[in-house]
Amino acid sequence: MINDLTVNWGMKVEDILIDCLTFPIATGQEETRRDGIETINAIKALKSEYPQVQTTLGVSNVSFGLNPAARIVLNSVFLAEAVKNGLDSAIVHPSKITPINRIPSEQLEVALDLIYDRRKFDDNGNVSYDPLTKFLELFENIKVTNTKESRAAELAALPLNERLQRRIIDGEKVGLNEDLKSALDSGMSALAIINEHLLSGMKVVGELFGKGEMQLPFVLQSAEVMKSAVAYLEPFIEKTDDKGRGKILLATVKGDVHDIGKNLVDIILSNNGYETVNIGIKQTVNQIIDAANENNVDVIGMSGLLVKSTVIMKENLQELDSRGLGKKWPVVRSQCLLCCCSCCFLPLICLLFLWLLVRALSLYLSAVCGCVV
Ligand code: B12
Repeated sequence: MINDLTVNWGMKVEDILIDCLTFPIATGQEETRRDGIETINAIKALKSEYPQVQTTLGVSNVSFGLNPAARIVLNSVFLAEAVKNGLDSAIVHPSKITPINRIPSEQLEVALDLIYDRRKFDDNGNVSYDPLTKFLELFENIKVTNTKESRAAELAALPLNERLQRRIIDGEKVGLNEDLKSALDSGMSALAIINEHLLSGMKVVGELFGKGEMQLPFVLQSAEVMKSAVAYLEPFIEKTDDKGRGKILLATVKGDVHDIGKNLVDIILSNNGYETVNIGIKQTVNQIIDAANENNVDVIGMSGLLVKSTVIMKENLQELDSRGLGKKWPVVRSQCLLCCCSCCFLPLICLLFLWLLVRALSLYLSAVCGCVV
């Protein structure tokens, strides 16, 4: 690209500004662990090949998902590392960074461990030191006063139904199977446990995350507890003896990793006489069509929870139509949570925008021409 811009378009190399991109490294997901290293390596490689090229970075994305105090430290340490490796400019809010020498040494060390993914593993390959967990712990006390012990005691004192919900919210797996067994023993059906208690916990998790009151790694923990609970309950989920009701392909669409709901739909359909072909997450339309053809399915089921996934689903449907496959497979899909909200609020947002425009115009006219609109 740099050669193209300089050779074919006559740009000077020093006029080119490249953003090497920053991604959140504190999500707890395996694939994001090395994103900080990759960004730093990209800056280093770019500057070594084209020393005159300019680089920039929107820094704060690196710490997305953490609490505000932790973000300041991680933003600052990451910025310092990027600068050391050749970063020329950065997009940062001055109140969201702090000089390195004001950061306590333990926080600084763990932040560096997190950036450079210096996890430690024991002989069995289990994580013995996770800088992300340590980093979260270091900042936990800044906001959360409850100790872990008192939280466990609080949990144990709750009635069973509430405890199940709380386990999802807190991402607390220890003792989960015992609680699920007690719920089953008390006569509750497996699906009732999922629908009435576990999903209500997931709903709270989503609300807390949406309000910025729960960080991403905790959402991931809740998701893990939810998955374990569903796995435990799966053999107890009501089954019919019906067979051959049809074959359905299930896929989470491109760019979306949410699959708990899809996998639940898989279990419920399989238990009710349908054959399912579950091809996983982040599936492109080509992968979906290929799998539908290979497996000769009757229906395609698309899943996705992100607002942008509805756009992908629409594009997928258009692609199916354009290939003349629209009538071959009926398509069922999951409902995106926020789409309903955005549809309701869209007219309101347009009105607000119009009002702001009129207001700005009237202020401008009164300032420039002295007339009042
Ligand atoms: C758990 C979770 C995660 C987990 C997912 C783990 C996993 N393996 O699935 C993790 C932590 C990885 C995650 C990541 C992210 N998440 Co998230 N996540 C959630 C959360 C809290 C719960 C989702 C869930 O599992 N619900 C329980 C299941 C059982 O319900 P369900 O999925 O809706 O499924 C039901 C129906 O939809 C339906 N269904 C599902 N699939 C299908 C398929 C067919 C064919 C049919 C018929 C029906 C059907 O049946 C199911 C059973 O009732 C939601 C909030 C929420 N309340 O939904 C946010 C939420 C979806 N996430 C959100 C966001 C923003 C993200 C991230 C972008 C965050 C980030 N900055 O990185 C990333 C996305 C990464 C990506 N590329 O996809 C936003 C989405 C908002 C938006 N604007 O799009 C939400 C709404 C949170 C919020 N309030 O802001 N997330």
